[in-house]
Amino acid sequence: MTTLVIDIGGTKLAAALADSASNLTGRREIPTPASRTPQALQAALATLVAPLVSQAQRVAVASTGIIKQGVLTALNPDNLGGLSHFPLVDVLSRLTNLPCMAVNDAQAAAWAEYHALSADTTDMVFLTVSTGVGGGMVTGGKLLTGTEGLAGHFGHTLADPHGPRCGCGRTGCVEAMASGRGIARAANGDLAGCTAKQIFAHAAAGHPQAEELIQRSARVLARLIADIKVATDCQCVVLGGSVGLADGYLARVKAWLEEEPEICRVPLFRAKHQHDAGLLGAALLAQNRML
Ligand code: ADP
Ligand code: BMX
Ligand code: ZN
Repeated sequence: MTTLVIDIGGTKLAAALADSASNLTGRREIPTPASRTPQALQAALATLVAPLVSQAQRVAVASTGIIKQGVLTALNPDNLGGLSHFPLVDVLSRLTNLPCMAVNDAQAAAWAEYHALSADTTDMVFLTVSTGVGGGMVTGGKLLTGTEGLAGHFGHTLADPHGPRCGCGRTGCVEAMASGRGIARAANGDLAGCTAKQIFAHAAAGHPQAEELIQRSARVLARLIADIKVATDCQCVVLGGSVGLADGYLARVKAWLEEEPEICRVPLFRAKHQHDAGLLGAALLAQNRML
């Protein structure tokens, strides 16, 4: 059985074919459409899957946003505006003529990274620092999705009551400060208008403001991880997403975590599947749920 796996993020869309052993082939990526309308997303998905669909027997999607009964709703519309109640599973079933399932991107990635850990790990949390900050939680060997699909949305917990307003409607969310978007939004002077990727390049070249912006993100993330440890008593936290995987980011987060009391610290790992964690998680969940 070959699964067409798709990862929908706030910056990029990825797709690949997964065989029954979850090996990925034919991986391709296109930017998330700038207009972020349902029509634009549907057209982009059609372009993305066109070269792969004839080889697949089913479709599994990992997508940013809250996924409930196959429908995508943006928790932070700034990341994927105009997409309240986008019928993701219906749209893809019609596009491909194949059975389809969908899950939140970070929840899917958590499931893939959980399977990459040693067999004695039963409780872990995955965090993606990307366009937003997403999360997924495995407790007692089970992936938590919650009653409304909201479980693990740690990016919308409080980092600073005096912090910036978040697109979700709260003030001072972790996501508003630590995400790729949050890093870019806080830049000023000669860094105004830079993407997070460009800010990382400036920091590597010794730019003090760029370094400060990344440290601010890493510090917020470390505090979130300490909160997660006290709330869940997980055995480890795994970090992914393009910011989370960027050179030197994990080391900075680890250094800030050392500032927390020992009871709040937890082993922190880089995502083993790197940028493929969402795709692989979708493939694994399809095997579990659609057999
Ligand atoms: P998505 O959110 O669509 O899953 P990514 O995980 O690639 O996509 O996250 C996008 C964010 O990561 C953007 O803010 C982008 O500027 C930033 N980014 C992309 N590549 C890098 C990199 N090499 N180093 C640091 N930041 C990066
Ligand atoms: C946001 C939220 C989460 C998602 C996370 C990471 C939306 C559209 N998304 O907190 O559901 O898991 O971003 O998403 O509200 P990414 O686009 O950065 O991968
Ligand atoms: Zn928020």
